[in-house]
Amino acid sequence: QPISAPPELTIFRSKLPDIPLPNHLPLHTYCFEHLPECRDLPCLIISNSGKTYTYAETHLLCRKAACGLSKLGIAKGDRVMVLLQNSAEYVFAFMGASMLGAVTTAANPFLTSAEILKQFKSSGAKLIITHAAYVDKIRNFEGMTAIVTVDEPPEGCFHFSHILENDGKFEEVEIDSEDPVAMPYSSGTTGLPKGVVLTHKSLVSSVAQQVDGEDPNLYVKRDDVLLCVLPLFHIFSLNSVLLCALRAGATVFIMPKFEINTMLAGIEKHRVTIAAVVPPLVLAMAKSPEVEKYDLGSIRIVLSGAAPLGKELQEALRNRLPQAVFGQGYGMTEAGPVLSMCPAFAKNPTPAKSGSCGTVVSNAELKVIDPETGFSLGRNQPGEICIRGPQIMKGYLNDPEATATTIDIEGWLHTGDIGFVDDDDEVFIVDRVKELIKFKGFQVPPAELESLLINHPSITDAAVVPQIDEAAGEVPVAFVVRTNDSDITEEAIKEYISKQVVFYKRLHKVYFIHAIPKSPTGKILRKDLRAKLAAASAA
Ligand code: 4UU
Repeated sequence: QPISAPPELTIFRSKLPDIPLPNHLPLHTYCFEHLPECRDLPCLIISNSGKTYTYAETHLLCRKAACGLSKLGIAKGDRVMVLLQNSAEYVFAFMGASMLGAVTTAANPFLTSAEILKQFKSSGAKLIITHAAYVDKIRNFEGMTAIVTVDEPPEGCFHFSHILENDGKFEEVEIDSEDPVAMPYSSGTTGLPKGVVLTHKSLVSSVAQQVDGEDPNLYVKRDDVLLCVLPLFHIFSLNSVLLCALRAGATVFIMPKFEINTMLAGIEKHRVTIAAVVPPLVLAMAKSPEVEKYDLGSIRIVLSGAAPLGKELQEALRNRLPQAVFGQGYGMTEAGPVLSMCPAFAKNPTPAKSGSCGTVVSNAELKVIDPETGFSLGRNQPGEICIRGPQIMKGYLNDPEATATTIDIEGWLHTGDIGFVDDDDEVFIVDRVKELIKFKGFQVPPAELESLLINHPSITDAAVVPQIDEAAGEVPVAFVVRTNDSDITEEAIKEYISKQVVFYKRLHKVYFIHAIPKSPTGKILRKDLRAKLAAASAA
């Protein structure tokens, strides 16, 4: 039989025209480009204190943070680790570091000491900015030059206000658009968390693809107020909330943590217009009786992302917020992060179907490939989603191998997500082929839990896979092979893991099994295990 030629390459593009991307600018310059017109507009509103910072104040405090960080020895190329809840200091630290040409590597402050240490070491950070309550977890890290706390500093630490005590003058550095500015950690399609190198160019491009141009895909106006309750250490909130709002001259309403009443009261009081959410938050808002007590009529856009949003759930909340436009963004840390965005959020909106993740962003190309052959697929055919454009990461830090398996030589970033593009150019995600588990949108890398499990003397082999869960979307569960003489219990294994990991990585179930199914090359057959789970829950 003759070998057939590969099918034609189908590339999907935005319906919106390409726009000029000012991605030669450093991120902070780009975000504050309209400062002269926005000086007196509110930039940040802090939920717990009620304090408001204008654009002029915010910009000055970012410069002061830059100056203070440089006095603590931070210079171009250095990594600053930020372990903070959402706060004004987060913004000052991130932007201040950017101004110095330094790189912020942020993480969830709830991580265990061992988890933080891994990222601290891998990223080569030397200074950590955090809350006093977490200092005990990081105090003894080797190579630490300073710890800064945003509240009363424990002995030997600096107060954040101390680093702001200066005139905001520092030696300007030359920043190349290819220089890194943010380094979030992600496990990508396989393995352990890795440093995702996002350059000034990546982030400027990604923000511009959302809010710039004649007809921005995510139309943010100066009088908009964006809800910033999703953690800024995750790329969704950092990019699509904070950076987009700054660029647009809008106001960011910063909440340190999610608590339904405080959030609803804040939305009412500060007239929030754009709410960035994740599906579990949609669930909370759709179900909570509290919602009836507040006037949420100011909300005009609800942007959900980071995990699949069910149609029923979307409809349930839509009934409560009839004036708002609902839609999703689809992102991946490595992709800069936004691949597609709901076209109903545009200045000249076009409708989007319930369940769709919107259309591919401008100035980028998206294709869907057959995961087996790598050949491009046409419309309505599910396959692996790939994206190409100036917004994607430069690569993984110090890991050329992982970079090469994620970004191919033609520049396509392989997402590990299975989806299709329909007749109206809308992207639908239907499955995930990568290992990643998402608990409420938080990444749970199976490889991390598997290596902990295998380290246990009573365990010979283990595999961790997602189990569907109504509240969290997915929860991690383990298949474990015990050593011959061991009768270790499910409870003991769960406890062994909980002690070592942040809450969302805890195992919800342990199944004992005789052998982990593996391919001839030794790869865990996760699909088989997921099928086993599905069969068990159907029975
Ligand atoms: C189904 O989750 C993110 C980023 C999300 C984001 C960012 C900016 C959403 C909207 C936005 O404006 O990044 P990670 O790296 O934590 O997780 C990436 C993975 C994806 O590969 C996919 O599997 O999270 C899943 N995911 C989604 N799945 C992200 N968004 C969606 C979605 N529907 N809308």
